[in-house]
Amino acid sequence: MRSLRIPAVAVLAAAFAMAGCDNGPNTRTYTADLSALNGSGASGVATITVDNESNVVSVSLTASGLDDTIHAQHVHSAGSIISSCPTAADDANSDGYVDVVEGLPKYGPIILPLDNDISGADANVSGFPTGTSIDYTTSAPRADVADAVDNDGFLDFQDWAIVVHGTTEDLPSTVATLPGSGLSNQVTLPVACGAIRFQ
Ligand SMILES: [Cu+2]
Repeated sequence: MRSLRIPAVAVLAAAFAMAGCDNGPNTRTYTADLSALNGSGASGVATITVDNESNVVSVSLTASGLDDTIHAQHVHSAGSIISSCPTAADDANSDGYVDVVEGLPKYGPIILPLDNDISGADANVSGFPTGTSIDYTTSAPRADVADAVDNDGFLDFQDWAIVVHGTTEDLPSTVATLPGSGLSNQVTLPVACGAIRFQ
């Protein structure tokens, strides 16, 4: 029996050691500098903090230079590749706009809507900011956000991207919207984007 107990203790010790490694600093801070897309003139900054002591995730996003309309905003993840912001070179149909679909290869699908409830991945359209500037703050329990992004409980925003959408500009019909969303291409057009970096 002794030969069985020793490995069990060793496994337990290893488990504690791994837990220690995962803790890291008490607070991890990520930022994204938001730059204009599609000539919007918008700019801003987002900060995400993951407090591993209080187990709270907080997000702030300020932006200005936007059109006076609703601004859906999300964390996007391109999965195994590093999310980045599209450029004019991603205007696949050369209509002068990088629409929400043309940007997908760079920033990836929506992983977390930055609405009034980031404890879930469902978008509350009425919870998105509106107007020419954004002054957004929210927070939620760390475990809920980790569940929402479906990342096996591990929460690391590094290498994801934040995209802000929404214009009042008249757009040609060649500008695509999100298929099946029922939203206009004005609502979904990307107008600001920033890659998320760990500080
Ligand atoms: Cu988005």
